[in-house]
Amino acid sequence: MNTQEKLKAFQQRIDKGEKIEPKDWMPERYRKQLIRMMSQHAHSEIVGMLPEGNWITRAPSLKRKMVLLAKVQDEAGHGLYLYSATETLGVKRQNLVEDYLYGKAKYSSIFNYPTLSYADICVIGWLVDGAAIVNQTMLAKSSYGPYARANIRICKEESFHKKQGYEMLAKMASGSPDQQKMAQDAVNRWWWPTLMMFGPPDTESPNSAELIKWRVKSKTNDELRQSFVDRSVMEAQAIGIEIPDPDLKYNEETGHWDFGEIPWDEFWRVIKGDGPMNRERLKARRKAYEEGAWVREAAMEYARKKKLKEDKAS
Ligand code: BYC
Repeated sequence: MNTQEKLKAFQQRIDKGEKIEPKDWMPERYRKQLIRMMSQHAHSEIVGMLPEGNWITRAPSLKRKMVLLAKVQDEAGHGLYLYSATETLGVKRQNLVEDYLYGKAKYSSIFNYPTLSYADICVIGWLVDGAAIVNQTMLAKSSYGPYARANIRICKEESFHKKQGYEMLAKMASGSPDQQKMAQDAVNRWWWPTLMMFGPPDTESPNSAELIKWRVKSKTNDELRQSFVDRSVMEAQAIGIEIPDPDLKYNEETGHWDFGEIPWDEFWRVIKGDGPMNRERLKARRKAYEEGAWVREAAMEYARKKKLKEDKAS
């Protein structure tokens, strides 16, 4: 088959809903798009450990400490599944990691905001993990097999994360006036950045059309954002939390909640490296990577020696 025929056969497989597996033929551009998106997702999971990890020692009880520790550990696991899945596309994890630590690879904008009080931990669980579920439930049906399978497992864990965040927030929102204030203040600060997680509006999303054609994504950024807003409004109402948007209004015609203008200038600033915590996040990750070099070297050496021994024995 020439390239044109291969492209046609590839698109037909996608249109039929077949999964593309690592050894199958794929257009170079499909491979590149997946590496970009999947590695960005992996970096996000790893950087995402920092804002919550910051509160492990200060969680208000042993139970809350254990839950938060387990959640942060889950995020590390998600990063690892995703790096492994990305490696099936013929790239090395070390290069991917160094691309974001010392280069230009992106990670989710949301992790460049500070966690100022314990209520932020509740809100990250409810809103940030909630937004991630909306996005990743779609990605669990992605055309690339390893990415779809990684997301199925991630979504199961995220669903637990969201429930624990919502439960904690509900408790705080029905607590003392100070606790209620803390809960509302955290929602006020995280609401708009969470809406930005879904990416720029469809009219300014250069990658969406191609990703949708190849069924990596099956919904646009705006469609997912709307679906998230619709769910969150009901969840907020149920626990007496107010969404900080004076333009939020139910639209009888569309059956959706209309919402106000997202501060897109802030989004572009954050993804270009100028958010409230961009520098600190990268500094912390670089420090961990550099100080952990001996662990990676020791692990590689152990694996090398083990293989030598096995080869000798066989
Ligand atoms: N932040 O053409 P577009 C988690 C970039 S972590 C930063 O619409 P696309 C969790 C985009 O990369 C889960 N950059 O792109 C962890 C592109 O730039 P490049 C995080 C963003 O790919 C710990 C440009 O803007 N989830 O759950 O069609 C604790 C134009 O955008 C962002 C994922 O990573 C952003 N928010 O759509 C708790 C999901 N948005 O690369 C929770 C995987 C856009 O061309 N990724 N950009 O230079 C995706 O679903 C999609 O890549 C996006 C963007 C929706 C993010």
